[in-house]
Amino acid sequence: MAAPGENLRINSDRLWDSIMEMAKIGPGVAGGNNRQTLTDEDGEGRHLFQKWCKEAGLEMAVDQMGTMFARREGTDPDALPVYVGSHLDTQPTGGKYDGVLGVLGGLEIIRTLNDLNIKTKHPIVVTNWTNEEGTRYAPAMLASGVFAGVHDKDWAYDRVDAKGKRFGDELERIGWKGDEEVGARKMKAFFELHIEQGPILEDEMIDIGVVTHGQGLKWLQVTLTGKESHTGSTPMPKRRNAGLGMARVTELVHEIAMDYQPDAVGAIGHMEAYPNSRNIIAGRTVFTIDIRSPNKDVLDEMDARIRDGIATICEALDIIFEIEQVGHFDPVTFDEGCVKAIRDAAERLGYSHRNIVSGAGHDACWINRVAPTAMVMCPCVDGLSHNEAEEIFPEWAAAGCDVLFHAVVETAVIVE
Ligand code: HGY
Ligand code: MN
Ligand code: MN
Repeated sequence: MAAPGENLRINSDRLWDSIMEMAKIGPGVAGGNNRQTLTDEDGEGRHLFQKWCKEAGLEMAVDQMGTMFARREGTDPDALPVYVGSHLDTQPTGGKYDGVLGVLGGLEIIRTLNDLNIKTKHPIVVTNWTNEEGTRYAPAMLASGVFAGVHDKDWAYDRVDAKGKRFGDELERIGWKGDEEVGARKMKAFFELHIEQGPILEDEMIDIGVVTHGQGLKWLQVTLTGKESHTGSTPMPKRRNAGLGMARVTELVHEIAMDYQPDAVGAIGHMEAYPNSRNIIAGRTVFTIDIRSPNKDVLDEMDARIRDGIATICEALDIIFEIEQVGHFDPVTFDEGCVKAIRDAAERLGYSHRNIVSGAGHDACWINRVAPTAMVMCPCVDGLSHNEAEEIFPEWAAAGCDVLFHAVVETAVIVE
């Protein structure tokens, strides 16, 4: 049987149809998705994925964090499997492709191998990692982090959402708490296909992003406590305004990120003001600072400057602050061998390609600690993501999945 070469391509229509089918589950309000982790919608999406895996002859296993592993047997069942996947959970105003393309792209590889009756030496395992987004339960990439030994499983179970619901209880409630020990699996390699979620590939009209690195991230959850009082009758000098504190910290984060251009980024996406009444000075605000950089020293410097700045702002406003780091990973360098397999595949298939650093975090960033790992990226329209208007073209999805296919089967070794 032909080794990976010109004629091995996935079925683009089938991949696209599956993505559109999955998009019907947990619809958003503007054409995207709201399929947040461990909600009933997440459970429904998991069942659909499980059904498709069964139809493709895969054997499903679920670990204690709810991560799904769908295995296609190899001719050597003792050979370390090649893993391929991403996540099915979405942001509250997410798109149809973030994560989903990587999981269903992995499934499409299996479907194509079945169609062509191709066998590989190493088993291939399609993976859906629980809670990649980290929006309902911080931090992001929670299950892959437990798998990689970065987070403790019981600590993860105790994470609570805005309504005080525990991760472990919700996982049990939707019926996806498996009994397999987390992290016991050994991998030959892990590959993840993902949309870029930024503008570079589309702007440069390039088909494939060969992801060599992932930038580092820190999430600092800040609680500012001032004093609730009347917005009309409290003289300005007597106010202890936590809302003003949050506004000044928002500006501070932006200014500090701008000091480290062109690579650093910083923003505050999560903001809560209490009691959130029109005529009460906000006595408490809770918000999360998201800073990122490909350079660890820059990330640490930004972190330190922000903490100093918060102390100065709070002293001037007579409010108190607490800072909890609720997410963190250092910049990641992906495995050279896996990166080469992706670059060679793009070359062989005639797709334009370029090296790229991932701006977003991905499960691959954690799995890179325990197995040779790399990522493939495809463009997305206007570089837009974490927005219901997120869009790609079928051709972009197919090109990314073709490259993923070749990298995976080359690593899994076709035997007949
Ligand atoms: O935040 C991230 O980078 C990822 O989308 N969870
Ligand atoms: Mn993602
Ligand atoms: Mn995302």
